[in-house]
This record gives sequence, C-alpha cells and structure tokens, in this order.
Amino acid sequence: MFSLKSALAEKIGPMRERVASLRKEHGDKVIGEVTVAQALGGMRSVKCMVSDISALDPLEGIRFRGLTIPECRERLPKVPNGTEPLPEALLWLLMTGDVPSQEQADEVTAELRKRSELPDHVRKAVDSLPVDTHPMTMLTVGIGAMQTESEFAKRYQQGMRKEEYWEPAFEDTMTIMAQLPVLASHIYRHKYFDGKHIGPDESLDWAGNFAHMMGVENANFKKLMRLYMVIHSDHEAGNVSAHTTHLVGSALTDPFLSLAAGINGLAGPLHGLANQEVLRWIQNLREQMGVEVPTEEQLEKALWDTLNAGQVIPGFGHAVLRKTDPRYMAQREFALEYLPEDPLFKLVSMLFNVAPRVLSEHGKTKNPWPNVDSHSGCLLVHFGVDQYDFYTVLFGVSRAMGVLCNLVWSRALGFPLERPKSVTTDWLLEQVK
Ligand code: CMX
Repeated sequence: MFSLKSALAEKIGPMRERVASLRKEHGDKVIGEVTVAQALGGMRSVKCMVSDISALDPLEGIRFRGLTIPECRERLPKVPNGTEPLPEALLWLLMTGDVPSQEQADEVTAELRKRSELPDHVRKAVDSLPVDTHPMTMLTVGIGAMQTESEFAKRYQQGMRKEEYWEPAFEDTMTIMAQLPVLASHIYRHKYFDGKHIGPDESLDWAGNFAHMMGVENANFKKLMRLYMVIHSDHEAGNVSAHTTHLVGSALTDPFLSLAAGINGLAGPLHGLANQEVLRWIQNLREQMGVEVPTEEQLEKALWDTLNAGQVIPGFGHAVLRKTDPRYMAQREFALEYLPEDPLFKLVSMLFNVAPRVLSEHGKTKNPWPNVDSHSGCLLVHFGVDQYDFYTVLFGVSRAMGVLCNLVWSRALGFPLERPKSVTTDWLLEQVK
C-alpha cells in the first residue's frame, strides 16, 4: 500500500475514539454562544466546526498541524539543495499530522506523477470555452469534468459502508492533486499562449513540474512555486473555500464536485480573487499616474480615492487575523532575497508602509494590515507571470490540498450532513424583547 495511505489509516482509529469520547462524555458542554451580531454578521468567530488540519490565531497567524510557516520552511523535506519546502511534504503533514521523511515526501512525488494523466475530455471541456472566459471558470469546469474519475462516486453507487468513505475520498484527493497542476497549466497555455502546451518533466517535483508546464523555467520561480503552494494550502476550516468544500462534501458529494464548489467560493473578490484585484488596483494606479513607482503622497491619495468611492483596498484586512499575515511576511522575505530591486516589489513595500495608516484613519476595518493576496502578484510578475486574472487559479491548486485533506478526515470521522439553523427577523425580535 502507498505509505501515505497506510500512515493515514493508522491515525484514523485513535481519532475516531477521541471524537466518539468527546461526543459521549462531553456532548452537552457549551463551548460558545451566538450573538445577534454574529447571526447577522457572517457568523464571525462562532465555534461550530472542527478540523485538526490547521489552526489560525488572530495574532500569530496560521499553523499547519501545529507548525508555523517558518517552521514548515525549516523542517519539511526539500528538493536536493532546495531552500523551500516540498508541497508534497506538506500534503503528508496535513493528512497525518507528522513531518514526513525525505523518502516519504519523495514517494508522494512519485505517486502524484503516476496519477497525473489528465483525461482528454477534461482538456476538451476547457478548450470548448471562449478564450476570454475567466480562468477560475475554466478551473471549475475542468474540475467538474474530472469528476468522471471519482472513486468515491463509483464506490457509493456500488454500496459502501460509512467506515470505508475515507478510502475512496483519499484516492480522489491524490488523483485531484496529481492532475490539478496539469489542468491549471493547460488553462494557462490555452488562454495566453494559443494553446501551445508543454508536456511534463518527469524528473521534477510536483511544483517544479507545474512551473515547467506553465512555461516558466527560472529556477527561482520553481522555488517560489514550492513556497506559494505551501503557504496558500489551508487557513483553518471556516474560510469560504474550506467551509464550502466541507459543507458540500457533508452531503456525501464526491471530492471533485465538493472542491469545484469551494473553488467557486475562492473566486470571490473578498476571498482568493483579491490577489488579482491587488494587481488590477496597482496597474490602474500606475496608468493614472503615468509612473512605475508613485510617491507616498500619490499612493496615499489613491488609497483615499478608493475608500471614498466606497470600495475596499484589496489585499488588506482579514476576517480573523489582527496583524500582518505571516504568509505575507514569507513572501516578503522571498522578495527581499531574490528581487529586492524589483520596482513592483518597491511599490508593494510602499503600500505596506502607507495603507495600514490610511485604513486606520478611515476607521472601519478591524485589521488594517496586509493579507497573503497583497504580495503574491508582485512575485509572479517578476518571473513573467503577469496575466493577473490567472492568479487565483494558482491559489486554488494550493488550497485544494488543505480542503481535501479536511474532507478525507471528515469522512474518516463520520461527520454528518451539515445543517445549521436559520432564524427569521421576527424570531430575532421576539428573542431580544
Ligand atoms: N478596505 C476597505 N474597507 C475595509 C477593508 C479594506 N481592505 N477591510 C475591511 N473593510 C471594511 C469592511 O468592508 C467593513 O465595512 P462595512 O462595515 O461598511 O461593511 C468594515 O471594514 C469592517 O470589516 P472587518 O470586520 O474589518 O472585516 P470583515 O471580516 O468583514 O472582512 C475582508 C474581511 C477580508 C473581507 C475585508 O478585510 C476585505 O474586504 N478586504 C479586502 C479584500 C481582501 O483582501 N480579501 C482577501 C482576504 C484573504 C483571502 O481570503 O484570500
């Protein structure tokens, strides 16, 4: 058996016992309350989901299975002489909770390579769309078309016991993770390079090969892709893409269709699409000012113009975080090492200096600091990936890893159909009397 699958199988029994005992011995204990403001306000901070894959502290930021981003960068296996962690190693960590050995991470790479043949009808489904279709639409169409390969859907039709659900969900997860870079690079080359596709390089790791299939051979871009794929993978379970995948999966919808739903959520400008919006905002600013790097005064005025027009500053603020996103800082460190003189990086750094002050003065947002999406575009542009409407696809390939690990565990632990209660405004008024 593939060793990641057996490592996962070993973890499931004890976790089932833990959850069963929590349910049995403490099922009636209260862990929070819901205010009227929360019910009307996007359920912020309501504690009603359980996931061990990652946890988000408002001040410290994300931990993947207990490890911070700097710890992941240090401790996870890398390519020979590599500096950034392998996403394959993160997949092992997210799935099992353990840091894998180099050999185990390499086995994941080999397994993903083995499963990476994208069905022809998926390519055709993407190619049939008008070329000006948004890449995120192409991505969900592609993932939907990939669903013909779902082991979970097949096994469910054949009749499967609840305890077995995790196994085909795991198989589907591996297939999806293997084929997503192929699908994403197919979209990239179809949309921006007249369909001139590039075949895989079997000698490369998963993220390195993704860069290769996109047509970007710069070794530092491959490093960036490894880092990018690690840091965007998960952000605990309540964010829109994770929550949507979980919710749809709770109806025993297979992992392909559940992920497609989550990816649709990621395509919102308040969530993953913010990475393209940051670049669009910067591009507009440069065009209006007629300069590559504006002055701080020009930047401040542009920020106020956006706020006074009733729009958000993309890449700033967060529903949970209350300090600069460590995913932002990891990308900033990368930029300081590999592209310190890049003019767009200078502009992004200037935004880091100016925008939090402006947002604080504006006085609405609870968190004036930059999030992950504020930085990613400038790194991509540096390596020639300047088609900014493609950026959320890259986010989606990475995010698939976290949300699908979560889905496998939800099936392993037998989490039921999700069905919260909605109330009417009449009921609310009655309650608060
Ligand atoms: N620019 C302007 N106003 C902002 C703002 C920003 N960057 N961030 C928050 N606000 C405003 C909100 O729109 C809200 O205004 P109203 O009271 O008029 O509705 C007010 O400040 C309070 O919001 P909040 O409690 O601080 O933030 P929320 O939890 O409601 O929203 C988020 C969080 C991310 C949607 C919001 O900060 C935002 O719109 N940011 C810009 C878009 C963005 O970068 N999204 C990416 C997030 C990361 C990701 O998921 O990829």
